[in-house]
Amino acid sequence: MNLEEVRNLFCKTVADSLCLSGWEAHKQKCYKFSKEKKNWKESKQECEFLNSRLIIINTPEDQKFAEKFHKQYPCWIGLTDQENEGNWTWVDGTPLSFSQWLDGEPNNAGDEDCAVLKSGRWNDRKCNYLFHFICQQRALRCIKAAATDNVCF
Ligand code: 2F8
Ligand code: CA
Repeated sequence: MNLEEVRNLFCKTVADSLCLSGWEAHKQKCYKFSKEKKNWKESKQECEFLNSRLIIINTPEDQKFAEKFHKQYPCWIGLTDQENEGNWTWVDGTPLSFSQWLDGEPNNAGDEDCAVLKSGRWNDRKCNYLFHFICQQRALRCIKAAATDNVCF
């Protein structure tokens, strides 16, 4: 194996799953389940303070991981319709393509504009309620720094 191949292998197998202490790696991303409970806005801010964002769930695979990760606690995810009632969007601005609402949800009961992961599926809740939350950030990645050099940052 030449140096380039060793570097490529390192980047693929190690760097993609490197996370900060206290974060769990999964498919090139790192996840942290909050110790404390906060309202949706403060949860979002706390994730941003940690250079991350509230979890975004776009695939059945993401959902499977989130289900396992949230344990028995309901927790905020990065999904809201606060801007425009009924128009659910993720915190990165993308619209909903995949969804896992519980039967009968979202029902906007008493004005519920933020989504929570509950028993492995989603419910809309009032955004000022206090829940745990899951932050997500990308795992360490290798970049091509020069024609012949891969480095990690
Ligand atoms: O507390 C709000 C929550 O209350 C119920 O769930 C326990 C509602 N579910 C049904 O009406 C089926 C939720 O929609 C609501 O968010
Ligand atoms: Ca609801």
